[in-house]
Amino acid sequence: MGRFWSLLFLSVPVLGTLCYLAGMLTRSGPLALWFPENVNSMANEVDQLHDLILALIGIVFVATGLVLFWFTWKYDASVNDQPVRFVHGSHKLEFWWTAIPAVILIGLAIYQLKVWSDVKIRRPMLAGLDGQMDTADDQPMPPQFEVVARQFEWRFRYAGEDQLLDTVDDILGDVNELHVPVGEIQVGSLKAADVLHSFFIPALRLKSDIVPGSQQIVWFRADKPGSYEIVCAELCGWGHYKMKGRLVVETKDEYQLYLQSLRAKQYQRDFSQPSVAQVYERDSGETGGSGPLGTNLSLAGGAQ
Ligand SMILES: [Cu+2]
Repeated sequence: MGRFWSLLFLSVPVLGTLCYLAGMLTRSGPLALWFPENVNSMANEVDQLHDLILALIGIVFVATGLVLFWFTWKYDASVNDQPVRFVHGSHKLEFWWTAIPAVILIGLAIYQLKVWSDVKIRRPMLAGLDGQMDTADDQPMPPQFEVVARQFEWRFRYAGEDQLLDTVDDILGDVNELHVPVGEIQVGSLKAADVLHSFFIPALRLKSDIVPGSQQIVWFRADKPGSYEIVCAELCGWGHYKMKGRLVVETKDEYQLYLQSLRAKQYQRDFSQPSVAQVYERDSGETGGSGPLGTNLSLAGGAQ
């Protein structure tokens, strides 16, 4: 039976390595198990950091799995008739297995500082009044779109012609569908209407928690036209699984056409067609004051 356990322990690093290989061999295509291709040129370092950390974890994972297997195999009670000999630890060993991980972790903490600041802190800037970049009056780039997460959907709003949000020419977007122009830096403002959500676009390596009552700013530059998945990465309620959206990366012309179509939907109505209220009045033969609610009330009254 002892051999069974040692082989079971051996299966952990073996299966782990096989999963890794399966992921690497299917990097693209319908069976892709790995990350989708990164289309955000402002987040290339995220993948490098991920690969480095994965390599470190992988080495430790496989090594400890093999050591565990070897000890359970070699010192299995069924093949050892020597009595058990207890030892009271080894200071030398303990020192090294504390010092080496500490050095690795501190090294990682320092190494990732630049990636973190590029992705989360150093917001893209615009030239200020002097028209020159990298001067004292540079302004942070204002958001071109706003995301409002709510149970259980994504709502989008675009800055209108004045390029500013929260002004009268804002354009209301489609639910669960965000459009951006290809190859341009985009800044987004994230808000939550109810609970914690997390805005995650795997193909952009972009992920940000959204905390109700506060605003998060994200930025990216999508360099490949296409349609990419938007998901919520924070369990936000029973319908969390439904919080799926699409990011459509398209040419600047297509993007402008899309905004125009949204604007048309928002401001124009075909007045040759009757409104919902007019249809109701026509079909029910009633006018003003007695909507569906009034009908229900009279029915309820009649039942008494
Ligand atoms: Cu959510």
